[in-house]
Amino acid sequence: MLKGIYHSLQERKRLGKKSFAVLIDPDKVDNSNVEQTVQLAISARVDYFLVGGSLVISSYLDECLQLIKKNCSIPTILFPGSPSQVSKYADALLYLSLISGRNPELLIGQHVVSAPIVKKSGLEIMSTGYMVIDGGAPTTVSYISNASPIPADKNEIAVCTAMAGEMLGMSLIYMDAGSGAKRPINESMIEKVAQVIEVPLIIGGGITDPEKAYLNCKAGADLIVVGNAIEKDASLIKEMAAAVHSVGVKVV
Ligand code: 1GP
Repeated sequence: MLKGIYHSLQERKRLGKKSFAVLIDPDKVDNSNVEQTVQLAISARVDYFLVGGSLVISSYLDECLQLIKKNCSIPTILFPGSPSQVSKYADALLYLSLISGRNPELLIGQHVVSAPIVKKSGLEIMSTGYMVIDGGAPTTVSYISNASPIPADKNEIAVCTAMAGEMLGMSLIYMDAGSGAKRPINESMIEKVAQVIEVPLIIGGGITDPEKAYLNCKAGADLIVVGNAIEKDASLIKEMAAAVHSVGVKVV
């Protein structure tokens, strides 16, 4: 088991290096997709795989993770939509608390129920303040979470939510417009949030072109997550990773 993924994220942030993660939803792939994605990810120098989805109906999670592990050394991070999506075959887990919503189940309830399993998993646990931002259409996450997203033009709400999450001790902030969002998160919101937090900032949801990924990083994103666009066109991995990695390296 790999340890220290959070440390690697912090270190990359300190050096001004931006990271790129490919999101794999086990419901939408099979062995041949995964193998192809892994090969493309290796040559594009993808930094992380996020694995998970809002539902994960299939039982493919463990096998999918094992296949990734077998073929590469890119760290795998679980991005679980529910406590059932814990697998010992991953390296780390985003321990998500939906701080943009007011659904107690997703703020703390499901964590209490799954705490013993999560603790026993041996995974590196990364507490994550998860903020859903309105992406212009209801997404699976907004429906399943039964919680309103933060309106896309309310930067101040996003700023205060992220600040609160960090002060509550969360190690990461993840702002997500939802999988397949019509409108990804705008750069002005990313910039404002990035200015007030020290912890790494993850951005995802509806990013379909490398230019957007680049602009998000310039605005302050530390880790860009792309799922849908890559499912449709796996060759995008190379351009997306290159765009993210091209954002300036800070002089220390
Ligand atoms: C969704 O942030 C992720 O939770 C990625 O979204 O699938 O739209 O890239 P996409």
